[in-house]
Amino acid sequence: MKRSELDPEDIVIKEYNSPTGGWGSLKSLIKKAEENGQLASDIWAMLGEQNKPDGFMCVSCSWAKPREPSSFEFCENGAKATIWEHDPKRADPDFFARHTVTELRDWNDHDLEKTGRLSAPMKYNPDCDKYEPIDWNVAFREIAAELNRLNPDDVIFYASGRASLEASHMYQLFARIYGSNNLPDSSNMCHESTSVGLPKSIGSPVGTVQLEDFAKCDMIFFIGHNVGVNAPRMLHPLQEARKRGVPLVAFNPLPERGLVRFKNPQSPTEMLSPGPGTEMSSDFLQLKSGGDLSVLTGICKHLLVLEDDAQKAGTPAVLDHDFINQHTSGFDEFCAFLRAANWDEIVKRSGIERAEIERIAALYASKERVIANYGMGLTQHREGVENVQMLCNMLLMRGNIGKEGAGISPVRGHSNVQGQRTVGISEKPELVPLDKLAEFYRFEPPRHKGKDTVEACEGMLNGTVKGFIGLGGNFSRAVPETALVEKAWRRMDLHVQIATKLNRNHLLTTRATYLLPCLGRSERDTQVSGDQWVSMEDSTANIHGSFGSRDPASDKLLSEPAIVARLAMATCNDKADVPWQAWVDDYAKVRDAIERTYPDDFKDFNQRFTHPGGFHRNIVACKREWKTDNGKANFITPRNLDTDPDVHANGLDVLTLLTIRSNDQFNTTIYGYDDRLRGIHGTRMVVLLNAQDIARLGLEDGEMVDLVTATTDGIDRRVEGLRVVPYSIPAGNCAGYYPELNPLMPLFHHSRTAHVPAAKSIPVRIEKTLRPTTPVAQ
Ligand SMILES: Nc1nc2c(c(=O)[nH]1)N[C@H]1C(S)=C(S)[C@@H](COP(=O)(O)OP(=O)(O)OC[C@H]3O[C@@H](n4cnc5c(=O)[nH]c(N)nc54)[C@H](O)[C@@H]3O)O[C@H]1N2
Ligand SMILES: Nc1nc2c(c(=O)[nH]1)N[C@H]1C(S)=C(S)[C@@H](COP(=O)(O)OP(=O)(O)OC[C@H]3O[C@@H](n4cnc5c(=O)[nH]c(N)nc54)[C@H](O)[C@@H]3O)O[C@H]1N2
Ligand SMILES: [Mo]
Repeated sequence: MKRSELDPEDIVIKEYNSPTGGWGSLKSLIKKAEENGQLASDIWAMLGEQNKPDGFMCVSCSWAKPREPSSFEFCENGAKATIWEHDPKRADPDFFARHTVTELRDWNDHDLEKTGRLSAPMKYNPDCDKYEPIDWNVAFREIAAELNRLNPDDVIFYASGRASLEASHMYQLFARIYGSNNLPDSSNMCHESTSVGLPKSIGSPVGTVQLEDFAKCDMIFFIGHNVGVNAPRMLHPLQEARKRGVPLVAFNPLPERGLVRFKNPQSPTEMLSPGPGTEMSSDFLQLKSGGDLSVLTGICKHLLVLEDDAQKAGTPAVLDHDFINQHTSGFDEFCAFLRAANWDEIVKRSGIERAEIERIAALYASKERVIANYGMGLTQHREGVENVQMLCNMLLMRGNIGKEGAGISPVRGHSNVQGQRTVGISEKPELVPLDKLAEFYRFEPPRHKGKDTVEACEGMLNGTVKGFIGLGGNFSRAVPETALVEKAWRRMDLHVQIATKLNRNHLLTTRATYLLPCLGRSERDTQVSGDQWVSMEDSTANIHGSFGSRDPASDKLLSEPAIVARLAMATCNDKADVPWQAWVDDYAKVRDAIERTYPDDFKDFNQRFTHPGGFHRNIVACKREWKTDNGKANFITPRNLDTDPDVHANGLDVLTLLTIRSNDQFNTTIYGYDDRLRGIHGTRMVVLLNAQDIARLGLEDGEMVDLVTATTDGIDRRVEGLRVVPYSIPAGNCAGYYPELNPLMPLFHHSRTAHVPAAKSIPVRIEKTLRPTTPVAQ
């Protein structure tokens, strides 16, 4: 089998004008299940268990699960993720016997995962260039021997945010007993700007909004998040708010469908009525990528003007003076910054007219309970942390943090990415209760800072990183600098992946390479004490139980906690006093250990986690207690309005590329080639461009071009064979799909303080494709 080639006849690009949700999503779902050879009746039975108090938590996004779920509490994309996990096909030892790894490296992301579930532990044999089956015990023994030959500081323990709280807590403990704080997480490419920004602003690394707040708010900001695709169940509370007449102000360079119109597929009356669905945004600011800091500054600046006017007129104040005086610090400096900010610059950087920004400021000033949601459009910039802090500043000016119906709401990515950080997966030792771990388990944890994702890549490139263990994910495909990272990877000594499905990262073999297949979350996990529950934390800091009941994909699979425990026992059982086997026998004991380590957040963990709606962690910022250095909420003044210094330094023909997700993918998992909501069918190799730029650059609709990164460091970063698609996007910006465009992201192009790769602002040039290209299904 060769890398699949797409039939150019199948490529259809046409505008999509229907709402998100609606019949389109159900049709697409059923088609996916049938393509997979799955029985519709079985699929519906399985989906009926999704996000239910006694069922399993969705493996797709991290949006909150309601206390009273509807009979089908899932969305199109959550259902796709479940169906994908339940693939009837197997990437089994027979499959690996038929294909060399070199051959598989030529396959694309979609075709690799489509081979089905990994069903047996495998080890790479360089003599025949194939993965071959290996006994679990032998695999653990060999990996342990390799680890014990390496220096712990040279090994990376990556986690992609899906594994449960139980597996994650065990994983970080294993890494630390072995001697490493190198615990990067997918969060390092995602909401780390939040985790670094919010603690300084409000003393909490996570948001303050809960599901109930949506029913009480009177205004919503929605910034840089494609809700209809990436957290579709969130459309339900948003729609309810819109139906109450609550204004929703969206900032986005693209007119994403979920921000325009929505029909709830779970409401028969809405589905049967011919109408266009709910208008989701009352106000849509189609700003330039990176323009958020400017628009937010403009809004805050105008609030000061409205405050001055109110004082002169003797009308009620616009700023919440009591809150600012009692609870905050840094306001005077921030005011000085706002007063000095220049409107011409604000308008130029954002592409939004001053009158429009002032109108939104006046609207905001008229509302009492305001929620601000945001996603990758805010965090994946060089100044992603400053973006997050500026949004906080805006909320603090009117006391919109720590009151009902208001607050800051980062919409996280993976279903347990927030929870992994909560239970100790962090490269930053100061965020982990190391003294307790030392006392409970009698070992001396490493105290120096570990490597985050960017630093792990740097270590691979400079040859200091020698081993990599992945608890899920597709690291090499998700990070920047694809070409160099892939090349450097092969020089390492050890590569271990704990995974459900085959991906490109698994094909980067090292001196010793192992694939360890694990149970998926919807599968029954039977241990000595019986069938096990696991748990996870959603975006609103609620902890939920999850119980898988489907038959495992193979009887050779082990659970993630079992794999981690057996790796730990084989590698460093003598270095600490951890009851690994007892934990695997009964996960309730791991939950007791988590509660003991984090008593404030996990009080009565085992008693409460299966309650409908879960239980809320103790986030004291919700009660206006600020765990900051000065005990106050802080206004943090940005240095200037420039969110991406790398972009502006590069001259006229440089466009800012934003890399985005389609409606048919979960991160690097590509379900198919139809981005229905953007009207792009049959290909992912596109570059969305403004019509003015197409004309200015002498291009044509449908022409094939290359994108080249506009840097001066001498590295040729290029992606060939992209189809020009005219699209509604600000002039000077262009967009295309992640992960295909990751080879364009320089490793140095990341947030200064959080190290999140700046995936929404990559400086690129367009070059005409010289040789004819067959469109490949990359
Ligand atoms: N179905 C599905 N669900 C998912 C995922 C998936 O791949 N598929 N991924 C999961 C993960 S890990 C994550 S992190 C989340 C990601 O969910 P999102 O946060 O929605 O991330 P993106 O899809 O990258 O889209 C970001 C949005 O920001 C906009 N944007 C780009 N640049 C800017 C800017 O400068 N300013 C503003 N205001 N907007 C901008 C883009 O147009 C896009 O609409 O979703 C999670 N859920
Ligand atoms: N250019 C660009 N790059 C980006 C982004 C972007 O917007 N633009 N977004 C970034 C973001 S927000 C994120 S979160 C990262 C995502 O980076 P990762 O989290 O590393 O990548 P995923 O694609 O989510 O990982 C998919 C793989 O996880 C494995 N898997 C699936 N389910 C399970 C499970 O239950 N257990 C185990 N052990 N393995 C499982 C499967 O083998 C599958 O192939 O990418 C980042 N990279
Ligand atoms: Mo993410």
